[in-house]
Amino acid sequence: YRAHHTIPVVQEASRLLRLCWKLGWNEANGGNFSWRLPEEVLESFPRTASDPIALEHPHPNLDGEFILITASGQCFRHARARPDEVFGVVRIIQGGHAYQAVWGFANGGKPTSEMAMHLVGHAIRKEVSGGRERAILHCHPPEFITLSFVMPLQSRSFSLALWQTMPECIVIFPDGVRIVLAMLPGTDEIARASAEGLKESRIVSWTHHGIFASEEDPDKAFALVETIEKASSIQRKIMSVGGAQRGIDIAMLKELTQKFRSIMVCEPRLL
Ligand code: 2HA
Ligand code: ZN
Repeated sequence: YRAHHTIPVVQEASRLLRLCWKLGWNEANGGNFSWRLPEEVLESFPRTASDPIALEHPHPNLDGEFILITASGQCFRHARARPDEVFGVVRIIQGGHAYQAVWGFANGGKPTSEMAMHLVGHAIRKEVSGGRERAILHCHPPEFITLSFVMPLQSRSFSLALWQTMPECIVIFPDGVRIVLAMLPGTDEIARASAEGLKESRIVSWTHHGIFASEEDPDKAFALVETIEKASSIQRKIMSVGGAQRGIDIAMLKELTQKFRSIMVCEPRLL
C-alpha cells in the first residue's frame, strides 16, 4: 500500500495515461502529459521541496503554479502501477525563473524532456483561455500522424478536411489544427513554431510526430484528441478508397457553427 495511489488527481491522470496507451497513442516512453493543478487539490499532496532548478526560459504568468507532469523516460503504460515514478509535481518559483520538484519523480526521476514545451503551452493557453485550460497531452495517435505524410501541410486545408468528416468536428474543435512543420523534438525552434500555433488554437500537429493539445482537464483533453483521431481515421479511409465523391460542404459547416455556437470554445477560425 502506498499513499500516493489514493491522491485523486494522480488517479485521474493515471487513468488517462493508461487509456492513451491502450488506444495505441503512447507506445513505450512516447508522449507526455502535464496538468496545472487547481488550487483546491494541493492539500491532498504530501509535499517536499527540492533545491531550485533554473528554467532556461522564464514564465512569469506561471509563478506559484503547481504542475503535475510525466517524468522523463517513463511509460504511460506504467502510470497506474507506479504513479510516483511516472509523474511528479513541480512548483514554479522565483517569478517564473525556476522550479522545485515537490512530489513524485521517485527513484531519481526528473521531468520530461518536453517540460519546456509544456510550460510554453501552459503560459500561452492560460492567458488565451482566461485560466480555463490546465491539461496538456502530447501523444502519437496513428491516424493523425498518417495524415501528415499524405495531406498538404497547411493549417486551413488540414482543418477543413477534418471538419468535413463528421458534423460534430467543427463544433468540438472550431479553433482548428495548427501545423508545425517537421522539426527536431525538444528544440527551441519547434517550441517557437508551436507557440505561434497555440496562440490561435488548442491543437498543434507536430508533422510526422504527433499531437500537442490543451484542455481544461484530463477528460476533456482526451475527448478532444479522441475526436481528432476519429476524424483523421475517416479522412485516411476516404483517401485510401480513392478520395471523396461528396462531402459536408462549407455552407453546412457554417450552419453547424451557428446552431451550436453556445457550446463552442470560440468562433470558427480558418473557415
Ligand atoms: O518520447 O514523445 O516528443 C517522448 C516524446 C517526445
Ligand atoms: Zn512525441
